Formats: sequence, structure tokens, C-alpha cells
Amino acid sequence: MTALHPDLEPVLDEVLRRNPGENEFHQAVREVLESLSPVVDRRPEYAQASIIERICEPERQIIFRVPWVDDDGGVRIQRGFRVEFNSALGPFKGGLRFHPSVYLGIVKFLGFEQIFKNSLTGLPIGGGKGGSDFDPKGRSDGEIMRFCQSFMTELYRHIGEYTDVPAGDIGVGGREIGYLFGQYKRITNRYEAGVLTGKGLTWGGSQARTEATGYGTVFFTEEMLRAKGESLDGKRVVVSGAGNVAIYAIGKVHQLGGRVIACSDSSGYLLDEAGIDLDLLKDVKEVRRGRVADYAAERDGATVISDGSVWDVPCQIALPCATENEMDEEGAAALIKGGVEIVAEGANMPCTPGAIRALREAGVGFGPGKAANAGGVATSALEMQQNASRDSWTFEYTEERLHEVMKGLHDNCLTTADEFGSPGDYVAGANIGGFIKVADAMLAMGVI
Ligand code: NDP
Ligand code: 2IT
Repeated sequence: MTALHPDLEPVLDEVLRRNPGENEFHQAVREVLESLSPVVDRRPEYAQASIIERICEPERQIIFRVPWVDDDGGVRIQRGFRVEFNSALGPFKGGLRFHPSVYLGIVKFLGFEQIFKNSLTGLPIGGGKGGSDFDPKGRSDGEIMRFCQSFMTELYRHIGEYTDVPAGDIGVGGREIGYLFGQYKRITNRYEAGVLTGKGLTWGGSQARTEATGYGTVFFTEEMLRAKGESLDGKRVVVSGAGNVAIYAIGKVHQLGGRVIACSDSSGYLLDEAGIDLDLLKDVKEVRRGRVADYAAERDGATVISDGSVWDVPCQIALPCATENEMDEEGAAALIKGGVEIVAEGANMPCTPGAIRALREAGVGFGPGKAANAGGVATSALEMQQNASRDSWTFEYTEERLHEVMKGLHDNCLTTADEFGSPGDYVAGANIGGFIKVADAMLAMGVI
């Protein structure tokens, strides 16, 4: 662990004390505080106004019961969450996650990361996150719909175009956003398109939002390579996950001349040396909601390994796009052995602190999630912009805007890292750059 600035030690101690058992939240806070030492020294006004302490405490946390009826008539109870973390720069903004592992500590780590990520996009959005311990796997469309309707029956009173704007995350995609929006519209009797992002293209959604996180991660990676005088052309790439972020990361790598030879889901990893067939993967995952084994069964030369780690596959670029803490020190060591040059996080906090340390010590370029995966929420902000002006842009124009955001964000990380004495350090650049904008807005608004 990196030592903290002595002024920040009591701040972290207090976060640990006030939020017992929330390990992922502790990890996310520590990682940001570790970067802030030079800021504490140069900007004493933040400490005077207790800005860091305030940023670590959510503005509002909502926990609620979500009852629903399964296909057999059984009554099930889930827990729903929305953590409205920080609204200094705009309405709370961030996804909803439906996964059995969801509890307050995960929602708070995600909401905390979202504050700085959203700030880095340069667009007017605050940070928040929500979700439920509901497990969508194996559930019928009817069960998903009834769950989403019940979830929104409580959530609707807390959200709004100018208040809090949820979107998707793990387990929440276009289908779920549809059911959630339908219920919001019905309860409120308002066609308030800007209350949710990730909507369908015929009812207020933005072109390129589905693709945006994966595309953005690859645009960020391309900039990291460009800074070293290289490109993606001909590079061997490994992506973890096979969901929304992973699929479109694979698509963009292939468009830019790289070859993705492996991806994964929670059942194992898929190896396809000829390069992943994206149409087949999309059909298996998006249409049939199947497993990576279904892909391998239909593709010559592809195999599934269910008792290993995707990081064992030698590659030059690795893009973890599944979930938090999916790459530990051992995974990083395997990647280093396999000749990895760049790791960019498509997921939120997929690399453990030990993995990040190992990668950096080995001279591997590391792009942290709050910068590298900001393209999704940036395009959500573009969706809000289109909704506010009742407009709808073309795919090409929207993708170009996303590309510009990612290039600007990359350059901003490097400039900030330079300015604060850590040249080339994307972690310092992202944490400091994201923090300062929020901190300055909070200072300007007084003690609220
Ligand atoms: P999806 O639900 O579409 O896909 C998630 C993928 O990761 C699936 O392949 C899933 O496998 C795998 N996965 C999830 N949890 C686990 C786990 N505990 N162990 C192993 N594999 C797991 O989600 P997204 O693609 O939207 O999200 C992926 C990551 O990207 C998350 O960290 C999310 O927070 C982050 N993110 C998402 C954005 C978005 O716009 N969607 C924006 C920015 C970041 P299986 O199906 O077998 O569970
Ligand atoms: O982690 C993330 O940035 C997201 N899940 C997307 C959030 C959003 O509001 O589009």
C-alpha cells in the first residue's frame, strides 16, 4: 500500500469507521486518497472546508424493499439501493446493477468512482449508483418485467431529469431500461425522456450509447498507444467479460486492426486464435443470453477453459471488462509473463491494488477505469443533451463526439499528472483531475 499524506490518514480512518464491512468502498476511497497528497499540499482551502470528508459521505442513500412475484406464483423479496453521492457538477448520474453480489458497499464504491469519472468527462453530471441483489440469470421476460416495475415503484420518487438519472450496468441493459422507463412514465404520467439513459432508439435513446463504453475504452487505449508512438494495428488483445462493455470493446479493437483472441464470462474463458467472431458472440450473448460454451460449440478452433484464468493467455493488450477485483496479483503476473504492454480498465475497479502495483512496477501502461471506461456515461450525458433539446443525432456524429471526449480526457489525465509531479501516471492524473473540478464547485457553493 502507498503511504497516505498524514492529513489524509484520519480522513480514511473515519471512512473505515463510519462504513464498517464495506470493503469495496474502502478500497475505492483509499485509491483516490493515495493520489491526493500533492493536492492537499497545494490547495489548503480544501482541507479548511473539509471538502474531502464531504466527498466521502453520500448526499443521500436510499435502501428499499422490492417484492415481486415469480412465474410459479411465489413472492420474492429483493433489496433495492440508490446512492446519490455528489451533485456538485450536475444531477446524480450513474447506472443500476442487478447482480446477487450487490450490497451497500458495492453500490457506494461504484457511486464514489462515478463522481470523479463523470467530472473527467467534462460534461455536467454528478455521481450516483444503484441496483439490487436481484439475479436476472435464468429469469423469464415476465419475471424481469415484474421485478423492474416493482423496483421503479419505489425509485420513481427519488429520480428525475434534474435530480438523478439512472442507466444500465451489470445485468441492466436495453430490456430492463425499457421496463423501468415504462413504469416511470405510467406512475408519473410524464414522458420525461431525460430521467433514464440507455433507452431504445425509437423512444429517446442515443445512437452509440450501447457501444459507447467498449468503444470508449478502446479509444482511450489507442491514445495510450499513440502517446508511446504505437497503434492497435496487429496487436494481440485479451478482453475479460462477454457483456455490453466487452462485446463493443472487441468490436472496436477489430475495427482498428487488432485481434481479440479471448474473452470470458463467469463460466470460464473462450480462446479463439483466429479472432473472436463478433456476430456469433453477439448472437449467443445478446439474443440467446447463452454462455461462452455455446459460442465454442458452433465455431471451429474455439475452446472454452473453465478452470483457468483469462489472464494466462499471452497478449500485448488486456482489457478487463467484467467486474471488480477480477484481476489480482497472480493475474497481473501471468499477463506480465505473457508480454503485456497495456492494461486499460473497461470495468469498474477490475484490478486489485496488488495487481496495479505489479503492473506499474513492470512498466506496463495502466489506464484506470474512471478514465478508460468513461465513454459510456459520457454518451449518456449526450443522450440527456439530445433529450433536453428533443433532438436525435446520427451514429457518426455521436461516435465522433464520444471519440473527442475520450481523446480530451486522455490528454487531460496526462497534463494533470505532469502538473502534479507524476508524469505519465494515468491514475494520479484521473484522480486529481476528477477531484479538483468537483472540489472547486463544492467550494463555490458553500457548506451544503
Ligand atoms: P454485463 O452484465 O453486460 O456483462 C457483465 C459481464 O461480466 C458478463 O460477461 C458476466 O458474466 C461477467 N461478470 C459479471 N460479474 C462477474 C463475476 N462476479 N464473476 C465473473 N464474471 C462476471 O455488464 P457490463 O458489460 O455493462 O459491465 C461490465 C463492467 O463494466 C462492470 O464493472 C460495470 O460496472 C462496468 N461499466 C459498465 C458500463 C456500461 O455502460 N454498461 C459503463 C462503465 C463501466 P456472466 O454473464 O456469466 O455473469
Ligand atoms: O459505470 C458506469 O459508468 C455506468 N454503468 C454507466 C452510467 C451511465 O449513467 O451511463
